[in-house]
Amino acid sequence: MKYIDFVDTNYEPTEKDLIVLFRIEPAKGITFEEAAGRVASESSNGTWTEVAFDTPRIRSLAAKAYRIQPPWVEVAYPSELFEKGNMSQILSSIAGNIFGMKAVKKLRLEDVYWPKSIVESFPGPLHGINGVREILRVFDRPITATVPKPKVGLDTNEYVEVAKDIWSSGIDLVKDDENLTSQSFIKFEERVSKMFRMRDKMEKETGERKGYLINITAPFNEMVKRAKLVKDHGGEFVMIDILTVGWSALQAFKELDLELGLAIHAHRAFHAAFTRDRRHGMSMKVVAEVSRLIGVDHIHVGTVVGKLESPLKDVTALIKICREHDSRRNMKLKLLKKDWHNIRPIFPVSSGGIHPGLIPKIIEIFGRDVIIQVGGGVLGHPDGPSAGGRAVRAAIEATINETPLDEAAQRSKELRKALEKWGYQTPI
Ligand code: CAP
Ligand code: MG
Repeated sequence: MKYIDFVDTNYEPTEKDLIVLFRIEPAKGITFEEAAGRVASESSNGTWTEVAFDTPRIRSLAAKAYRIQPPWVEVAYPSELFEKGNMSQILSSIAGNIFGMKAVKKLRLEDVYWPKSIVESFPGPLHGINGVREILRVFDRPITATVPKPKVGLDTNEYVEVAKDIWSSGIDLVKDDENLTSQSFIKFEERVSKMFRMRDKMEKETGERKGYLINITAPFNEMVKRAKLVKDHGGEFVMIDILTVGWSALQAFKELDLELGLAIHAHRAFHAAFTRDRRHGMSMKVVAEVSRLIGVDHIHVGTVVGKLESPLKDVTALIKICREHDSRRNMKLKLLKKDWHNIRPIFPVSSGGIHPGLIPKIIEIFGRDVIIQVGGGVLGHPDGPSAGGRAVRAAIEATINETPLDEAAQRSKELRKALEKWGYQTPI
């Protein structure tokens, strides 16, 4: 088959096809249609030259570039091309060799429509938004989380003391940082037992449920050992850096988690290596969709107003992917149709440079079904972490009651001092 055999603008995709929206910048001397054909070919079952085998079944598995509106092209893939339930294979197909083809100067995988046969081959989250709210017994406001800072350096006892201050201040979840695992001064085995002992103590003292998003990122067999330790100590959550552990490890962990029942907090460290350039790589939309299919319960999606780049359009699309059961095609957001069938909605996590002064903006963008992570914005409070946590809760309460923060600050010293220090600034 020739490249041009993978272009068919008369083709009408069926509900059963997997569809990919690509953005293509052809290389010099290559027409857009040729580039589209090469992308469809190389990501399905073609190659650079015709080969002997050319049977009806081989032709039936060929992808078709059917909607060509430069720089955008939509490619339909017969679902038989993919091994159901095998995300690594699916991404090796639609997000594999094509990024390195000489025929394209730039190539971005923008979004995917996942057909029912593929959606139903993945487990989705064990808990999802409603399940996590049941664990924490928090139903009417955003969930709060804080990462003890500095992100790495506290020893176990210091870490437990900071966690005590954070939990005592009304923050629901303490979260390990993405690069905190089991360093020599804070070994996992010691941290897991001391942290859950403190967590249980703080639940009794505050009368509130408290969670700990402990980072089990490690070689897979070590992840399994650590997850079982979390379960043994009464933990309900684990945190996994899903991109540095890889899709296969995440899928394998999900199988193990069927018996452990732990909710998974997905940190996306490494994503900006390939999601940030809007002309090349793979969008965070696809990372979020893959994560929801495989079955994380929370995933970081950005803040719009925080320290890391996250434009409003991207965050809006990611919120839809996490929470909406059936978001229709939306070309303003470059979002193809989604039909999640039985895959539960998951919590978007807003994190990165957030402080109390930004809470109203975050809730305006996300609504209440969001986990708001405030690290430096709590630990950097002039009166310490406890005051920082209380300032965050005061800002959330004021926002939900539609009270301006300046007015609420008259009744909350902690909020007032947070506003004096950071105001409403967007950190760079
Ligand atoms: C935030 C954070 C998170 C980022 C990740 C950090 O801390 O712990 O890892 O939010 O980015 O290490 O920067 P602060 P994203 O609250 O102190 O900023 O959420 O965009 O994936
Ligand atoms: Mg972090």
